[in-house]
Amino acid sequence: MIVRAVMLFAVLAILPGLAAHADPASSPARTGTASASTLAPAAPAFRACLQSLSSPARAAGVDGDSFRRFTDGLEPDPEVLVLLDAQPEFTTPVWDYLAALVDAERVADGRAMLAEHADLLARIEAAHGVDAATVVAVWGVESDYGRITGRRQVLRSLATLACDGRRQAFFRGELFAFLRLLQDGDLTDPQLGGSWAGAFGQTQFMPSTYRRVAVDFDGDGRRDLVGSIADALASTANYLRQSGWRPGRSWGREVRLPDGFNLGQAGRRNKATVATWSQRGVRLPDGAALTGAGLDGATRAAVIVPAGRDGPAFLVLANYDAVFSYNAAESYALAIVFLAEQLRGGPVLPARPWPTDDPGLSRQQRRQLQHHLLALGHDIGEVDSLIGDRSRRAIVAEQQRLGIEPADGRAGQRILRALQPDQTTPTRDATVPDEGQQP
Ligand SMILES: [Ca+2]
Repeated sequence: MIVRAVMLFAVLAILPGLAAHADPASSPARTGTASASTLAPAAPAFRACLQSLSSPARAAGVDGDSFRRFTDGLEPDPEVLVLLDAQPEFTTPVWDYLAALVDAERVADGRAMLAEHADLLARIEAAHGVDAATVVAVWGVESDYGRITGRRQVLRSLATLACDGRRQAFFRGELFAFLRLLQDGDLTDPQLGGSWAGAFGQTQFMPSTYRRVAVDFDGDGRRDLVGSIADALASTANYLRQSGWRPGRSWGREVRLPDGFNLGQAGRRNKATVATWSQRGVRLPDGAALTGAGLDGATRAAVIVPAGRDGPAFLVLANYDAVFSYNAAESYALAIVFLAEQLRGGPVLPARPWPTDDPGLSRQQRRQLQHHLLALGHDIGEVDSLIGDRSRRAIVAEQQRLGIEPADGRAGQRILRALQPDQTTPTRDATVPDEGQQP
């Protein structure tokens, strides 16, 4: 989370989910690993760089003893430099991103978490004003409810990125923030794992965000977003509240745009009142007036069309912006609010299908696809629902064999159906994003 543009390409290039979820072994960026050694800071240069950081670290509140203790013997990790400069080979359509992040498994797991942590979540809502479903949805998307938090050593990644690459000033700040968390006892494990860019823990905060907004909610005196679910979830709520979350309000609604709607008026920053949007002909999907759905005419809102005129449209309010600030990507914010909607028993969104004849796959369907590819003799590694280079190459081979055009390696419903052993039984309606999601 709070990964900003530096990780945005990874968010969009790697599924499922965020960079922290992605095993670099399956990342498109992995193809650049062979050249990693040429990009690595030479060890003496790295050590000299670290030494030179000791003084600015002190200015940031990291004392000399702590700095030496935590950075002594640290080696650079050249792979993170490759990841920093990696360009996506695939742009992931919003419907693929959502199919994997808001799938039946994540909804079922989220409902279990809502039940298991009901008391805690009620106390968090009372303290920070953010509802349980939204907090749990962020948790589910960020780390699959704490299951996937990243395995790359954060300290090593941040030290490398602070000494080499194109965003050293930014990563120095994050390195110093991480050292402060260790020095102050919020964190206890210098070997802690996280994403390649330094986001870690249950909710994938970057260190500076952690220092700024983390709260100790279980009262043990430490802000522990790695080991304490209470601290992590309360900190997420605190972050959203500080980002403009309005208690008791909605994120927005799916809407229907009038014929000839001026798309120049769309976009998250183009705010107008709900009453103005009504005058412009924006309606609820069933044609009813916006103000009939509990929306106040004076509320400021924007209209977004993530897949253009032929796809679904949404009226989004301040709480959508708060979620967006967590990780500045439209597809990310939609994943959170759609998942939250289902967690509170609402409908599968969007009602209007995405404009594609080849919808995306849930994680379960990705695993099915990988099983089929393995059965066909393709060496794609483990079945893990992450579609990496080897899976894509195998899909291209199968697309060519089956005459599917374009043979682009896309992991969608079309190739999955084509590889189903029993072609006489349609697996499902292709326009429905995932099985089992109906409330
Ligand atoms: Ca605590």
